[in-house]
Amino acid sequence: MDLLTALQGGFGDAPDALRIDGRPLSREHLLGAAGAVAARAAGARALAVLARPEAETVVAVVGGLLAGVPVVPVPPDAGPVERAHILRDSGAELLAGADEPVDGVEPLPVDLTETQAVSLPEPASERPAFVLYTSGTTGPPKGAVLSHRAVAADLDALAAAWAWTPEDTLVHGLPLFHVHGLVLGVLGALRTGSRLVHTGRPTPEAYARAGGSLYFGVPTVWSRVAADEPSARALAAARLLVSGSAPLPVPVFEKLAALSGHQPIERYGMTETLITVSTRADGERRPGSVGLPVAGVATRLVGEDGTPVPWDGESVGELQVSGPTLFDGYLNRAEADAEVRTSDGWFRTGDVATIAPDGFHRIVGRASVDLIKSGGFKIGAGEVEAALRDHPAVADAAVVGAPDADLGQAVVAFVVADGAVTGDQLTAFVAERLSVHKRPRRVVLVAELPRNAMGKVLKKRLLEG
Ligand code: MCA
Ligand code: AMP
Repeated sequence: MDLLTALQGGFGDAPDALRIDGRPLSREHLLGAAGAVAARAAGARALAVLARPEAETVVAVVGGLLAGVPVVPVPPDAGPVERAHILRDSGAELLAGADEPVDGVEPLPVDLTETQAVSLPEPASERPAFVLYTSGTTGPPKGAVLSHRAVAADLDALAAAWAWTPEDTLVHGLPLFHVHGLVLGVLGALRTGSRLVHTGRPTPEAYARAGGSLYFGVPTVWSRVAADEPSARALAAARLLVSGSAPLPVPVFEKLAALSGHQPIERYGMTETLITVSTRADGERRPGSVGLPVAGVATRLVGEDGTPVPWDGESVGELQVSGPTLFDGYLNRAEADAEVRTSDGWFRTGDVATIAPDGFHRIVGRASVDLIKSGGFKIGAGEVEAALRDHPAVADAAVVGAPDADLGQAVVAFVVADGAVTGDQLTAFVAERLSVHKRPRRVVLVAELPRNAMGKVLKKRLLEG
């Protein structure tokens, strides 16, 4: 397939070209097992995949791509409300990884012992490869439609920036339902021809044991590695450590560099744009900076009044991006789509940044307090607030991202409750509805929420208090 060039042969193979949570898989075996999935999925409107960190997930995803059917990864821990939304909104007709129908969607069994050679027509490059669900400030997650072409353009740009080749062994243990772990972390290996070790969970010990050359992690992972000296030192044998999905704190950058001998690469992106800015394997790695736009991507900084912001390394503006890696839009959400695009076709990231005279980008924060990044997961405050308000005892709720040394931000809920409900009960209530990482880490029961004259909750005041 055009997207997954390493599956076309010519890159060599090995019985463990891929190792997912301890299970070895050759590329030939992957292609055969994915062929069996593709034969069943061909013609479906969309293929949802319960994206557990295991080989079956990779087989199902590749099967969907081979068949030219949009793949919709579903977080395996998604509660019934979130899962039903993703299945319904995406129009998925099949669910790989399920044993029985879920919300009326038929299960598609994935069996690694079953292989089939299929000759399906090559999906056109503008066809959707994925519909990836991502949180907004309010409402349920929106499905971002990403084409084969956008994914290929991004992976090629990253391969160039990071000198990523078939000689590499990529190691990570990130979830397989987001851009970071799935698009970069699996398809990247299947396009560049590098080997892949998925560690199941991204623990420092597993990273140290894996003996790879190229490592991916979110800042929480790197912070845990840096705090585990023997594991950090073991990474000295690697070639490149890459951080992304949230800001990498400068002390973590420095500690990692001191212990492993590698200054980490930091890169920036979004589900909607894929990875657009990065430092380079052959360039400066400046702590606190995400570097330069990758090949084909252009960026600009825009002030609140819509005028360009100077590249002086200090003036802040909204970061806007354009280029071949952008998504095609939000599924079934024309209005949301219009909000994130400018009249001249640029994408509004909602991130606030500076650009230095030499072009280096620094992400300063998000324009909205209602988008929380916890452990690299994006969480919309509104979605968690709505889940809390579904509880009969809850009269009102406000959710914020409080600074947290391990997670970057931690989800904290301020709740006005009528009855005798405890914080733990409310946390469990949210976990039953949404993915587990959306659970509040802390619930603070309050008599009322601070509001301004317009009735809007003063979240900054909640954070200060
Ligand atoms: C978690 N636990 C809790 C709560 N939250 N218990 C009670 N109340 C809570 N609120 C439990 C967990 O279930 C777990 O239990 C234990 O506490 C430890 O949880 P945690 O601290 O969350 O650690 P973790 O489970 O190890 O998670 C940290 C993590 C994870 C591994 C860094 O956050 C992660 O995988 N992040 C990656 C996110 C990611 O890939 N984002 C990419 C988005 P137990 O041990 O029993 O299970 S794509 C993107 O952003 C763009 C495109 C980009 O730029 O990449
Ligand atoms: P997601 O919707 O999960 O794709 O998250 C995208 C968001 O993650 C961006 O809009 C940024 O706020 C944040 N992000 C990703 N990479 C970085 C980074 N290197 N530094 C700071 N923020 C980042």
